[in-house]
Amino acid sequence: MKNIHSFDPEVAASLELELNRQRDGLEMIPSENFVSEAVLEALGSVTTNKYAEGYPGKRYYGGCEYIDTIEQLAIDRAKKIFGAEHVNVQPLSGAPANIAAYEALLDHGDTVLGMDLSHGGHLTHGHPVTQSSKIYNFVRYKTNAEGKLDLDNLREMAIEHKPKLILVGYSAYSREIDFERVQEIADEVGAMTMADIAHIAGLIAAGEMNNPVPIFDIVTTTTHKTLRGPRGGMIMCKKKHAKAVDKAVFPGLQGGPHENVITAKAIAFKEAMQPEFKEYAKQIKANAKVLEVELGSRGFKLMFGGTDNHLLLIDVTPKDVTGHEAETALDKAGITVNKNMIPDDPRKPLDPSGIRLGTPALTTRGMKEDEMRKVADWIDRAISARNDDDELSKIKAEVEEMTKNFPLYEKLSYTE
Ligand code: DSN
Repeated sequence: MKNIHSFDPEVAASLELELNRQRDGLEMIPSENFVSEAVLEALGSVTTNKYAEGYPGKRYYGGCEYIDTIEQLAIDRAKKIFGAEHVNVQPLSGAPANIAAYEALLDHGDTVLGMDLSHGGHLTHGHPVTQSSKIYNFVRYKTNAEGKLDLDNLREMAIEHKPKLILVGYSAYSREIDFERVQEIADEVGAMTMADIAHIAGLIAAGEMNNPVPIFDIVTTTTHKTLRGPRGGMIMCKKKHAKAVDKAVFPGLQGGPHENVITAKAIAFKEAMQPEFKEYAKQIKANAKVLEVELGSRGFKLMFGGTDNHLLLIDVTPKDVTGHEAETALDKAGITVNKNMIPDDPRKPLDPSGIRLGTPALTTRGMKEDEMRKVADWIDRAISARNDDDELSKIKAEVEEMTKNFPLYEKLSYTE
């Protein structure tokens, strides 16, 4: 990266520090991952220069012939991976994809059933702080006392509230979802169905979790979490919603699509079609299971009773620590997680009762069951030693030593 270095050493220095932070630590935020070098190259490719408002074959700008080929490749690959009738690869990220999906399917004032944030839902699923919650009537359901998605309760609420849309798919929920049953409930009350698979798209692509795409009206996702592509979004839907979805994304909400990101999406989708990606997804789940067992046996309280996917939501208060304190201690030990609300959390979002952690990024680095056992031990030690900076530094050194065995972007440097 000679050009960044020679023109802007200030930015280069920070990029190098960030690169080393990613290399030396354990990245356990479940929505993060490390893209391939091919995806990184695509993000810095010449397609960033091109305006291409419209869609392949129907653009408002000249010179789009090669952009069309790339965007169509991304669309066709996503269709094949997920069994989608129609795909729009232009959403800039998950939140805009969800807003476009609402705009495509709903009239203002329509009722949507979506899951409460603290029970694993997402802000864009109707949280009162969002603009969507002011436009549509979101009614929010919760997990049951055992911490599971309660489809009997969802059915009762659907019968009571007669929603136009039922929304499932979550950001902090660690269990499988029975999409067929959700569709049956929706059919019974005449609702449409939407799934937000942002977190689990990679696991679905690999056939490691249930796939709502062939069943539901509309499915939104990000492309940068378990799917391991560039930071971006995507909408998949039935053909009957195709026009409305495309209109909602452009010109409804967005202008020129970020074609460098779409180039990177095309490449990431090709990667997701390789046999190695299936192995990767299996290992993500196997690694999460090891953490479930190891952290559970060390007295951590796992929400939803454990995990079927890539993440764990943990109530850390039985360890006499808050989510914020646990996150800070783990940061000092070189382990990055995020503090998170637990269902009906009595505490506040900036200092909640829980932490959320996951295995996609560590699995990309090649870590397996043996490493997960070490990671669980470090997490436990760091939280117990939260007031002992010497012990936290000692753990950080052990973490750094281990990460050296799992190189990341080996030839990349922003300062040479
Ligand atoms: N911020 C994402 C996550 O961490 O799950 C969701 O938007």
